[in-house]
Amino acid sequence: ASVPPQGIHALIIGAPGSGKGTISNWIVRDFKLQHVSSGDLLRDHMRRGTPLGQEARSFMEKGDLVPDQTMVGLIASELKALGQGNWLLDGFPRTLPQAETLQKETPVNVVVHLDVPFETIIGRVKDRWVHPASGRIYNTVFNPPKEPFQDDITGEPLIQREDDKPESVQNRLQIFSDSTQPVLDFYDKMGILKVFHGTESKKIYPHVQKYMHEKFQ
Ligand code: G5P
Ligand code: MG
Repeated sequence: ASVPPQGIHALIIGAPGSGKGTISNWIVRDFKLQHVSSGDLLRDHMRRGTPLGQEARSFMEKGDLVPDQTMVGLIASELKALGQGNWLLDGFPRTLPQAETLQKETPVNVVVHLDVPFETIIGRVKDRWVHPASGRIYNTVFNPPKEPFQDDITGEPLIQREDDKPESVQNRLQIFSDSTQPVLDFYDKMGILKVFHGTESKKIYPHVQKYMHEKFQ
């Protein structure tokens, strides 16, 4: 196996809080891919108060999905800006129409599915704190900042995400089961889905790393 001519076009899919952001940071470091996180892009639009950010806010705070048309446009322009490079998409596609559109425009060649039990996820997102400007992710138990509630690099305050409130988390998990499971079935039928089961990101990652190495060495 080797890098396909169009480049590495990888996806990481998993329930909210399954560790996509955490493991993406390790993949992009080791394989020199550009990390495109749909959630980070949306939160950045919200912070800047753009029309797209204003539209997305009401959906995101409840843990609902932002409409497909908006998401497809946002991601298409982001991928266009990356041109021929290698990328890892985190958080997109989340519905079958999103997956079908992506496959028509920029086909993906590897899909990593993080399969983490929902009980594990519910336990960890309540301890998540983030640095909004950089997207750096902390966890008061698993990966605490050096100084409590402060970003390691800038010293700026950390915040909790609005959608990490328990009722939003429940809604996000339900939406994952209803809307994103068909996306996994779509890639499984194409033969490019690889599932990684586990409860700890540090134990899951070596398997992901080995798989990606074998596929793209
Ligand atoms: P996002 O931003 O894509 P989610 O809900 O898919 O949000 P999330 O919450 O960002 O996913 P994650 O990236 O999978 O989770 O997980 P993470 O942040 O790495 O880890 C979660 C926590 O657990 C962190 O505190 C981390 O430190 C800790 N942790 C990690 N590993 C371990 C471990 O091994 N042990 C322990 N103890 N802790 C660990 O999407 C947000 C919203 O944007 C909209 C939707 O409204 C969505 O709800 N959106 C879209 N809408 C429509 N279509 C799309 N394509 C959309 N994309 C985004
Ligand atoms: Mg994330």
